[in-house]
Amino acid sequence: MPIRTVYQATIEHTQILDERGVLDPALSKPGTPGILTDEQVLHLYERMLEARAVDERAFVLQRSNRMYTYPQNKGQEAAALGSGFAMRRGTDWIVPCYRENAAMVMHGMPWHHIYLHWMGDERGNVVPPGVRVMPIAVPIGTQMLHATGIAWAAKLRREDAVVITYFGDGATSEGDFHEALNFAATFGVPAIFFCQNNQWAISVPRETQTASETIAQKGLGYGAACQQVDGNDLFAVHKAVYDARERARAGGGVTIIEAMTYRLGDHTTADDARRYRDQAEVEAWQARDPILRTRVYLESKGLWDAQRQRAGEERAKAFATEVVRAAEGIAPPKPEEMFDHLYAEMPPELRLQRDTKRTSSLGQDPSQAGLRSEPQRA
Ligand SMILES: Cc1ncc(C[n+]2csc(CCOP(=O)(O)OP(=O)(O)O)c2C)c(N)n1
Ligand SMILES: [Mg+2]
Repeated sequence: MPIRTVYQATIEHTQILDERGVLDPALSKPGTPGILTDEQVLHLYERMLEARAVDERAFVLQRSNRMYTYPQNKGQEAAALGSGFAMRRGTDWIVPCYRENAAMVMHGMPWHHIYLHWMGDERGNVVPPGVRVMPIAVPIGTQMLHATGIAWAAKLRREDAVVITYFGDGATSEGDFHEALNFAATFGVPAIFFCQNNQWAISVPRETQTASETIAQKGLGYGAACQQVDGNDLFAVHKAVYDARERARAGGGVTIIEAMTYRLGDHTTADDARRYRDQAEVEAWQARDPILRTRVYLESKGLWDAQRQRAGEERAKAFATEVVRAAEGIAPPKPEEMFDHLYAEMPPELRLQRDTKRTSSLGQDPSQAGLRSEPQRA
């Protein structure tokens, strides 16, 4: 037989909670591993309201000059929270990009650190002790290499830890994605590559980004398990990540999950998506808002109603106010703190600068650098 098929594969798309808020009975049978209970959904719904309120408040802060550029997470709450909830806090690692704030917080990163990061305060990147969350990564793709490294270390140390890393559709055009996934799959490390396919990479639509029909199938070439889910479906996201985590723990290696979602806001506060996106497309996705869908589900089960919604939104707004207070209430850093985290053992010239605080605006000791302490006037 001169011609034979040497490889065949399919990519499955899973939806468990549909757009009308109805659960698929076969996929959600009680007792199925990874299927959320009503109590868990209620808990996550409250976290979604908080995440949305904190996100919307960040937008207001930026518009009133109290924050620098901020990338809104709006519309991607089910992807962040469903995935984060499937990981074990303090055991597994969260290696984020910048559109899964709620997953970081769920694993112990304080909300106000995320605000501080976008306020330009380095202390926003400080991870509290014991928290297995990496800081926000803005350089597209770089965090996936870190995730592979962490997962490899966990494997070598025989630790029971699984790493999830987050990235966008656009990031899968970066070399870092391919290198990280290739290494991770080849070495069989316990990692989950979680793509938030929000259909856009700034102003570049997915169709222009890649000729691949799905992002998930990019994992086939590397030997990873590949799956696509409805990213606005809390149940499907949680189940997919739960299964991938169990597979990784059992030595089954890497999974790539493509969560189909949508960036309801602009790329960042420095962007105006109306210049390149159809309003009709945005409206179609607004109807699939993950918060709305989860709410309809809870209401259908008699677990939520308009009155609880009002109270929940009020609580979430008050929560956001507390986050603002925590971020803005922090005392300015002492100038000498800028010397603190660069060297394990500080070189003597830096120690001298720190101890005498003889720094010019260049951050150098004028006498050592041979500079005048005041700029020369013409
Ligand atoms: C290495 C690198 N190249 C370019 C940029 C500029 N940039 C910031 S966000 C972005 C698009 C990312 O799109 P995607 O991966 O889909 O993530 P999304 O913003 O949609 O969540 C680009 C190109 C960057 N931050 N880092
Ligand atoms: Mg994107």
